[in-house]
Amino acid sequence: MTPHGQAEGRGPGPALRHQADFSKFTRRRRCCRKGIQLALVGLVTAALWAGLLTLLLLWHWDTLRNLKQLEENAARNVTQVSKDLERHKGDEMAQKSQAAQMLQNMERIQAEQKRMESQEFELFQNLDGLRADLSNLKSLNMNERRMALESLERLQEEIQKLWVELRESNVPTTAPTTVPATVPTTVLTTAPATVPTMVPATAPTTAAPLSLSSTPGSTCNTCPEKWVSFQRKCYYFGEGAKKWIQARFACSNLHGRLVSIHSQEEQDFLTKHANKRGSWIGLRDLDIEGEFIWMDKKPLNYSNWQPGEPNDAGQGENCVMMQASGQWNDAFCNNRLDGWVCDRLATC
Ligand code: MMA
Ligand code: CA
Ligand code: CA
Repeated sequence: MTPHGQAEGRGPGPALRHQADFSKFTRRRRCCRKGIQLALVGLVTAALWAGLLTLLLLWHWDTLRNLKQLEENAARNVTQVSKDLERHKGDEMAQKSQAAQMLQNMERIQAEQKRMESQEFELFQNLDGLRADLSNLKSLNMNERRMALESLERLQEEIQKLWVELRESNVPTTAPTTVPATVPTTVLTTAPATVPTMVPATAPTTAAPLSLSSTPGSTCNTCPEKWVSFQRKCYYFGEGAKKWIQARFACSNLHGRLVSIHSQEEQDFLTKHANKRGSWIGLRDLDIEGEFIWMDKKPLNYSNWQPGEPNDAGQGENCVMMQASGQWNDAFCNNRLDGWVCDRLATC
């Protein structure tokens, strides 16, 4: 038991009363202070919450604004992307149609190319046909020409023979001025314009004086001027570069023909006069290879081939030449030889 308790039981004194009031007052005061503190703490807390809330609201508002902006941007981007996509689709379509067009063009070009190739092939075939026709025509023409020449030559020979026979029988005659009526007209019309006139317009005896190179003591050895008489023939030793065919025409123009050789004596005589650079003679295997024919159509009963000849060398050799030694060699007909020997029958 406290002393206060003792005092209460007896009734308190003024001092004690005053002390109790004072403690009451102190207690009340302490209690007030606590309330204020609590209110302050509450206020501060409320203020803090209010600030926090404000901050949160601000943050929320900012976030909302950003989101809105993002949304707008996204919408704008989506619009842009869809526009781009549409443009791209348009471009793609255009490219596809262009590609289809190009494919069509290419197919057309290929078809055209094929058509041209087949046309070219046809053209080449036609050209080949034309070439073949041309060469056929040429060979036909050449054959006709050769036949015409041979016919003319035969006629000339006949006329010469007749003339000689007439002279020998001493019948006074006039020279034939035209080709006999029996001449086949086809031959004359098919003869080319370039064929030299081989049928004499006048008799051989009137073409040149005959008596200059006559051999005394023989009956038929009369030759024209510049012709050399040997046995019963006359020989002309022509000079000047000529192909075989040109030499043949030259002899025809002189009323003779390229020489035919039939004996060793005749060959010896010719060897003496032979051109040192070679001379064409009247022997050739033009028609059948290896079958040599004399211009006077007589058989090949004598020959004077150089050893190893005839050899039909190179691109073919169908005309015969007499070398400086007098020996024969078959040579290329288009070679130009400086010498060529003609013969004709001597007159009586
Ligand atoms: C030449 C020519 C021919 C002849 C030979 C001989 C190279 O050709 O003249 O006709 O047969 O010579 O070697
Ligand atoms: Ca030959
Ligand atoms: Ca030869």
